[in-house]
Amino acid sequence: MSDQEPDWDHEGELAVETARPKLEPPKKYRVILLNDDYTPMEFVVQILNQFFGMNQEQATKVMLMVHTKGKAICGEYNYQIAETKVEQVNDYSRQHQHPLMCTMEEL
Ligand code: TYC
Repeated sequence: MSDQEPDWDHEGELAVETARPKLEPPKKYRVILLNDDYTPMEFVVQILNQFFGMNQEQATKVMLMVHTKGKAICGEYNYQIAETKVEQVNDYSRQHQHPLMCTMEEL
């Protein structure tokens, strides 16, 4: 601290602190795929490729994870995007007469 700068002189700093708005970080959601006994493996791989942008290798890994563990995470998104993915996957699966279930949960 110098002679020209006494420690009680925090004018600018204080002004900035009081003006800072309280912004909560946006909540994130996991989109999850659930296992079932009927949906073909190739269809699940196609879903992961088409709706979650995974390549063949990634998609196959995630599909096998769901198949063996019961569920797996497909991705993390904000609420609106997660909700849209869930809707798109479930609609597409029903259109193709498969019982595949996609859900979401808050992180
Ligand atoms: N268990 C399915 C089968 O044996 C394959 C499958 C994988 C189904 C992942 C759903 O989310 C799923 N054909």
